Amino acid sequence: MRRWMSFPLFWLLLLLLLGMILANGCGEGGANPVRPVNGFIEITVSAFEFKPDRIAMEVGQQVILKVANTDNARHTFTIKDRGIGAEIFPGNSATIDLTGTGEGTYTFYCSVPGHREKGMEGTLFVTQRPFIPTPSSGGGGYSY
Ligand SMILES: [Cu+2]
Repeated sequence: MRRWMSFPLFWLLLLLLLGMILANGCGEGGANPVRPVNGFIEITVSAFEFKPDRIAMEVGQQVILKVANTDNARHTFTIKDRGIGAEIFPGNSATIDLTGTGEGTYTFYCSVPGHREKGMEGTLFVTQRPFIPTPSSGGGGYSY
């Protein structure tokens, strides 16, 4: 056996890599967050779901978020930490400027009673550049 193969770190990295591939292959659940395309991120709101529910941007990046409510009920897009609370009626959409959002991980959700509990929750990741490029796999918004 070659010496480098017996090095534990090698196997650890291999496992990590495998894990990432598996997570990517399993659809929406562990998917990479969607990043802006031409400065825009679009989220669709349906019954108790934000799609995508993981989005990401860089500090200092100009990002406009468009949240479209395709459901027949009222929902909101709320990020409490940022003072964002957009009420979105059926068939309407909200445009939210995320430019200037500081580094951090933010939870967004629907503030209509009971909706968050039913799964209307997601995460916004704001990272310093350069972020680590991740391969786009199905439905990703990563296009550089
Ligand atoms: Cu809702």
